[in-house]
Amino acid sequence: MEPIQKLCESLGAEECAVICSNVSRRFLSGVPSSAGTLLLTCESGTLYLDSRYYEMACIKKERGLLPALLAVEPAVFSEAFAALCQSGKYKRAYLEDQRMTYAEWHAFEKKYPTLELCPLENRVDALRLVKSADEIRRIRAAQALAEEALTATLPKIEAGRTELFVAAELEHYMKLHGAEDASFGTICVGGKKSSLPHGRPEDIVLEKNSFLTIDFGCKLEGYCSDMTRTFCIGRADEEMRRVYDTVLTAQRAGLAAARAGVKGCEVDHAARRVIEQAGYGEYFGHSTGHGIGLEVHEAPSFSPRYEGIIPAGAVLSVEPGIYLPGRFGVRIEDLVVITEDGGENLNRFPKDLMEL
Ligand SMILES: [Mn+2]
Repeated sequence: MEPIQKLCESLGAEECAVICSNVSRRFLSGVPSSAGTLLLTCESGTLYLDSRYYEMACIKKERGLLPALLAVEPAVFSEAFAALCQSGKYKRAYLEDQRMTYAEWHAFEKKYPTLELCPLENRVDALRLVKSADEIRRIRAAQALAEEALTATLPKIEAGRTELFVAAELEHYMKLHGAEDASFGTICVGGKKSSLPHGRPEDIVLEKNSFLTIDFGCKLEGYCSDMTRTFCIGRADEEMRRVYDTVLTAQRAGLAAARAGVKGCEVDHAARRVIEQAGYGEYFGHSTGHGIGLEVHEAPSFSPRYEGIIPAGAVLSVEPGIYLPGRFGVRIEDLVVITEDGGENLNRFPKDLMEL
């Protein structure tokens, strides 16, 4: 059953849900837009769009690409909804409390005083947890394209190039080959800067015998990829190797622990234990992984605090790292599709230390 149908069927006869966030609206309707409102009732869905998106949505509808129960309207939502409310059709409206501001909630309350407003909580996000075969296909394709970009860029990475050059090459390749965009601002940090887990690429020249960490991804058909590799430009010394091998062992331990039915924190512990035992525990400050899909970070999570059960069909990253301030850092990240007996790694790109 389509997610939109599940949500509609969970509503009572006098209830509606008003979906205003771009990401929820896109997930439920299949129409990407930066504005619009999706109104759901127990039996139907109506997507209100302005002229910037209306024709595109109609074309998708004609091609059978939208959910069967979804109607597309060129009307202004607030006017149409005010009329529906006056007719007494709805007593209760669910709003996306987790994806709107306090001011927006109160403006809605003021505009439609006859309605009882209720928080939708995470009911849309919960439907996004387990990916459909088609969503997994898109993430897999996005990841494959990112890996292709990295393979094409690798020969151009050498001492004397800048962080910005490498980041731009990757993004250029991905866009030239069909990516809608990068999933997020490409992280490309060399030398001492590789200790900054989310450092930004700058006009800084890469130096010989130093690490370069690249964390990047692209969006294809709305879905994100995300991967990280740390390379050595020139030769790695003994400590650089020890840190690299520790992160790689931790990453493999995390991947091995990832399967349907485990708690998210158990996967984090599996990876973190390796880093702690090697004496680098205090230098691994973030979570082991995060869910990915329409958003680059979404539920569920391989965080030390995530007690939730990881279901089959979820897609998450496994990305432990060690960051020695002012010196260097290493992170290795793959994406994994959770299955009953383990996980399918979506990455093919090698992980053993590469000296470029
Ligand atoms: Mn990530």
